[in-house]
Amino acid sequence: MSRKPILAGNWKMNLDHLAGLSLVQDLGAALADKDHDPSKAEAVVIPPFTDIRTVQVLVEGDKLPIAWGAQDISAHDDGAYTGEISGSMLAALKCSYVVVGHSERRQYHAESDALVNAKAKKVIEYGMTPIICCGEALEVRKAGKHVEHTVAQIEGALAGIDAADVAKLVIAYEPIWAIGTGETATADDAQEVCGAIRKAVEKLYDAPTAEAVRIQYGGSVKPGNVVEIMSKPDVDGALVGGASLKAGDFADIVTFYQ
Ligand code: G2H
Repeated sequence: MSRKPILAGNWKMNLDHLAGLSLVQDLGAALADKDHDPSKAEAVVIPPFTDIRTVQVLVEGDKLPIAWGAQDISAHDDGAYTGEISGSMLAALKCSYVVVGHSERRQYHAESDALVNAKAKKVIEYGMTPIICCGEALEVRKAGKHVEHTVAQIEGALAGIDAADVAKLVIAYEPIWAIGTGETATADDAQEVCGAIRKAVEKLYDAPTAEAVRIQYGGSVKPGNVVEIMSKPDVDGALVGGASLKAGDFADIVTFYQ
């Protein structure tokens, strides 16, 4: 398998630009201490919009082995959309990745699969890589419908995106009941759904596309559980919330391969 693991820290609505600066400085030092080899795993930080420029300047200036991205994007290009941030603005800040469809956006901002699809297309249009989130609520899992629910979200999110772009993007499976709760899905739970997502991509496109797409697990990932989660064949990385706010913990997660 040639997929490079991607460990992305989603800071959510935490840390102003000064706190973000310290965290990235500390993360750079922690990765250096641990002799992180960027050819073995990709480290990404996903700060609030207001920290992105700070992160960019620091990472570029110090040549840190860290990519950066954004937590959301507007589905519009520009104009009278107060409070929105466009793809061209994020591309100008050299964001590599943009998260779309995080369950917190779906839940608190009523984002539909159609909007997630429109946003994913915008990310691609502006030359960045979407991290498309999906995952089920507890009731759906209890009803045994977690695979079909998650696969349907992905089918909706990928509508009209061609195979060459799908092969390059990232999907993050995040069961909602495991987000920020301390509850982690077992590595087998993660594999079950990540494997089903890959099969769905194969059915929608073809085997090479399914083999190329990277699928992360997210939900209370920490240094203590990342190795087991990453041991599963269809799990290619992690989208990390709480544990990405501590430089040492996130450096341990990024260097899970050691
Ligand atoms: C899931 C995850 C990061 P946490 O939302 O996207 O957060 O690791 O805090 O569960």
